[in-house]
Amino acid sequence: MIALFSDQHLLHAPAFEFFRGERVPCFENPARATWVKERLLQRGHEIRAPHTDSRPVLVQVHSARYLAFLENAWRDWLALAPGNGALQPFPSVWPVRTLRSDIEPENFTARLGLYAMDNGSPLSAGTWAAAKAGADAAASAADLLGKGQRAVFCCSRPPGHHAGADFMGGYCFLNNAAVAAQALRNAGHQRVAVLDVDYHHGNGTQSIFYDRADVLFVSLHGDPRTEYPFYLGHADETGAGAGLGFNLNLPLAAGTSVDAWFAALEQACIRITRYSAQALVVSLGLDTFADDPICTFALRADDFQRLGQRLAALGLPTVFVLEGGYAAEALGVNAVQVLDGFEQGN
Ligand code: OKP
Ligand code: ZN
Repeated sequence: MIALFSDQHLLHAPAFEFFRGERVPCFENPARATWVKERLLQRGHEIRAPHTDSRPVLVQVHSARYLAFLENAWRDWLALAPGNGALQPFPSVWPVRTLRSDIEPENFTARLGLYAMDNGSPLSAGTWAAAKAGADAAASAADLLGKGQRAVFCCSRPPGHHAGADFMGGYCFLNNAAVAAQALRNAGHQRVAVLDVDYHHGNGTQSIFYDRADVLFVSLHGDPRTEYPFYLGHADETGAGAGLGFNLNLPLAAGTSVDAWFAALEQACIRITRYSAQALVVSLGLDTFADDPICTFALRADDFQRLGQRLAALGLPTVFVLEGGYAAEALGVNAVQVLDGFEQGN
């Protein structure tokens, strides 16, 4: 399978995040993509650089003011005070209920809070460059499907599925899966399905397509009653307006068994088939792995191969987009197991 990879991901390398009240090294780190790239090469997959500028698609799925903020955020942070280059900006105030989000403040931290759903998405000098390269990979993958590829894998980081139209969150800045889906729509696929198998609900992707029937969003994930992102991902979220009936959430209790996970996957696949999707985007999080340090599902390498086989049976042109997965060394093996399973299932 062609895998799209850019060294630009290395430029997003914040030093720490907050976890249980402490500063800890970032779970979402450059080593993740390095391990995946290494395993792709070992298994004979072809690595290519992204070749499509995603900007025309980015403005379709993100707001102009959010994109402008993100692109200039590090420059604005540096301009605030000498020495900021060695520090990480974090939001500390958010426009929750009753507060206004229509007026963009001038204060940097206030703008950061406006455009962030949590304090868990640290910025670094190259965050925009890395995220943009990931979005370019997503747009490039859609282009390659148009040129006849059955499937393409975007080996990119940071992930994207928590990023909404106008906010970052959960280590995510630009929504790569949404870019891929929108690019496939632009290329003429009438109905595109996004299947999100990351441990965490893809709140950003859901919200971007919530009122649309032309992109079906289906997700299996840890129940938001106990798992991040907490405030979205419940079973009663079925879409709105023209999109009513085109959103399917399959929340699973923390600690759910592998059998129950595959039963939910089957429901997801049945829905995608009934939709008569013409193309598929898979938000491929591997944090459902039994040894993931921040998640509670129990999948193992063989299960990831079985996932790939089941996805292949959908018979659709498919873009895989890397999302989470924090057992960095195993991430390469597990991600490539899905791709190899997919190719065997063809
Ligand atoms: C991203 B992806 C806050 C820690 C919360 C959020 C998890 C984000 C997962 N300091 N971490 O869906 O794998
Ligand atoms: Zn995740």
